[in-house]
Amino acid sequence: MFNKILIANRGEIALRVIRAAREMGIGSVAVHSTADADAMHVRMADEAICIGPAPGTQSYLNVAAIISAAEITGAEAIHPGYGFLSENANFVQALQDHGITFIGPTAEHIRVMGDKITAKDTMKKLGVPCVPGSDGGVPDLETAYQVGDDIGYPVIIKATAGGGGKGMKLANSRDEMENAFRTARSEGKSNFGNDEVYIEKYLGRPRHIEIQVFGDGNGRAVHLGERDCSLQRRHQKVFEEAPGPAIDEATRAKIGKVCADAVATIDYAGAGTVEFLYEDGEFYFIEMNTRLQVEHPVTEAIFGVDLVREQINVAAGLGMSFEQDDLKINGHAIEVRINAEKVPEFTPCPGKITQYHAPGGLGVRMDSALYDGYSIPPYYDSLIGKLIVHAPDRPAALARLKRALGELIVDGIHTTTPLFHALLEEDAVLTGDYNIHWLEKWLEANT
Ligand code: MV4
Repeated sequence: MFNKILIANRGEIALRVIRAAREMGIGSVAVHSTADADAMHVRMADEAICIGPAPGTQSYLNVAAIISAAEITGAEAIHPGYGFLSENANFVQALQDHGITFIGPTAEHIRVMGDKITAKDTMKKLGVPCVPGSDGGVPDLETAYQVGDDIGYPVIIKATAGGGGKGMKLANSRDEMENAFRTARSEGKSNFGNDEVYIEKYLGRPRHIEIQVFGDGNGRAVHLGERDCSLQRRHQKVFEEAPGPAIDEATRAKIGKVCADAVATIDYAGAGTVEFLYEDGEFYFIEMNTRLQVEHPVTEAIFGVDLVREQINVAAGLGMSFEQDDLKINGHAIEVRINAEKVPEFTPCPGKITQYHAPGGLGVRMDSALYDGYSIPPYYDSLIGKLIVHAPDRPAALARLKRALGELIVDGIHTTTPLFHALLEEDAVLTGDYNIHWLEKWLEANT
């Protein structure tokens, strides 16, 4: 096992990793920008090192500075958290060249899944159900028309390097193809330096269901069920739950096994998420994320596992602590993202926290790096906390969420908390009858 690991991240996820390390008897090194000198992850780690100025590009994305920090402190491994360098294959390669272990999958797996065309091609060959569409990339408009005529409209044109909805264009009919095709291409080029695109049948009202997988890097892998992340705005998730209200045990077992077998076949190491659209009882693979996700705690809650501990164990060559048959679901968990944003506009709202009080009690977990008097810097993501509740069933989890939200105090700034109070009054949320468009429609009708 490692003696010391470095956490190449900030905020609540840095604390999350430091906590796992400490319970395992592993020392922790925080890295921070000049803007984060007083941040909680710096205080909570065993050691801390400044790696650059406030902008992420000069600090948390500064590969040379992070490798230097690991070498200076003698950290043997690096956990990337989510965002920043967590899905950067070049970073993983650089660590390998310096003899530092990356706590996550190989550079090759990150590369394959980072390109959506190769990801889809790989998963399709491994037996994972995909959205009908083009066979790989679509090189020209003529081919795009052929695909459209073949699969039928509406279709969606996606940049292979895309993500977060960028470089994604809808064509409702043949007339709209030329414009959608050219726009998706140019957005791919300008946003990601890659103009390659592919085409899929457009699904009109799917849910976003993602399967948590975990591999030992040596031909064994398990699944830890699904999360339903359909409640989102502009590709930012706000509310996530496990198990998914629309998924029964047989459905979970079937798609879970398909995903676990697929990642086992490629010797995938560590935590991964296989993302699907789910409509009319069918799963359609869209992407795979090769990192620990923001919403991982809902899975941890219902399975009673520590995913970060497992990641560290696998990276150290000790394997996973569970097999598929050990993994049983207990109850229901919901996470809401507390962002420093003013609703309904969702404008970022950094500033000084004059008072902070975290909710507590049975089945309540608050993952946050906030403290009284903390000043939220304007340079980074607006996520300032995740409130996760766990209860025996979904109605009890909803009641617990409402109770816990009532205890949360974040004074001095605006947060997304009022949104959740309002959502908990909505029938669709209470019954779980929502899809990926529900929240945006609701916001339009109610604000
Ligand atoms: C789709 C789709 C409908 N049909 N693909 C959006 C981001 C990217 N990860 C995939 N996305 C979508 N792909 C087909 N064939 C609708 C979306 C989509 C979406 C997906 C998941 C969660 C929220 C979403 C919001 C709008 C559109």
